[in-house]
Amino acid sequence: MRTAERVTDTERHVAEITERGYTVVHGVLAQEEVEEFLGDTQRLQRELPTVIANSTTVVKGFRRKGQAVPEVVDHDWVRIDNLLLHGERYERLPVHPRLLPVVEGVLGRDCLLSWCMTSNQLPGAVAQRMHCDDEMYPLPRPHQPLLCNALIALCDFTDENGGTRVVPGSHRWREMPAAPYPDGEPIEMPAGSALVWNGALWHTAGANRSSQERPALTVNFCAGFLRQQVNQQLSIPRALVRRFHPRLQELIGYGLFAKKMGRIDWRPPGAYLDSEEHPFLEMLRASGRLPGTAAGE
Ligand SMILES: O=C(O)CCC(=O)C(=O)O
Repeated sequence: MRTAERVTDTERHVAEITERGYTVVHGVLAQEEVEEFLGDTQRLQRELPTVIANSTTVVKGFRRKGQAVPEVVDHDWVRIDNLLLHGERYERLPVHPRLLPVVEGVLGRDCLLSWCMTSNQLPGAVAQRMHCDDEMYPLPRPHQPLLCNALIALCDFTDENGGTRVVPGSHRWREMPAAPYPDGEPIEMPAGSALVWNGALWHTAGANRSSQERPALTVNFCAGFLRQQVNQQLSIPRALVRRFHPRLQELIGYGLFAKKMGRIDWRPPGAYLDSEEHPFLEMLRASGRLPGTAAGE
């Protein structure tokens, strides 16, 4: 009975995304989980160094050796990049049983996790530019869904605190967002709910006119034949990926698209997760056929 309800629920959300370009999935995180994520992302926000700072956004991550300390300017957003590096709790998000089936219903099962970060809009922040997330793809519009993004609210989203504004149906338009921009409709949803949208939908974060931060988690996916926005294979150490759930390993790029794209020696990259070296190169090295090496080196 429960499974049947879930399937119906997933289908309803996918149908809403097809029709309007977005859906709201309620109760993705329970209140205790909202508090857990809020507490941990606030800690990370305090403890991690700033790696990028500009007039809109401060990004917290890992500063490279020798990287200049950015001067923190007045800004509207704080984001923590690459959440999968920050502990097991974040590994639950891309494979969430209420979210992933919806994303798969839009993009297909071979979809990829494109990026996973926080999005904390500060009090007084101005509205973003109205945009769609797939603007960078040089394809005529409308086109099949390329991106499907989920934003999980870590506070109640309201019109006043900058709840995301969407332009229903715009994912089917031929035009890219351009001025004069429509206002869009605010998505008001309780903490723990997720807004999930087709990356072609025109949307924006509204202005935060409240005195409180508007924290959220963003879990963004792309079709499996596209390049991910964050290179997940190089940015997450293999030692960490080995403990990930197999589905999460696939989602970050250790699987294949259509059984062939992304392969290594006709196998999925995940087949190499247990070795530090590429077995083929090892074999060449051992036989002395790797240029510049001798057998047994
Ligand atoms: O935070 C929001 O409400 C939307 C964020 C967004 O669209 C973006 O950062 O591209």
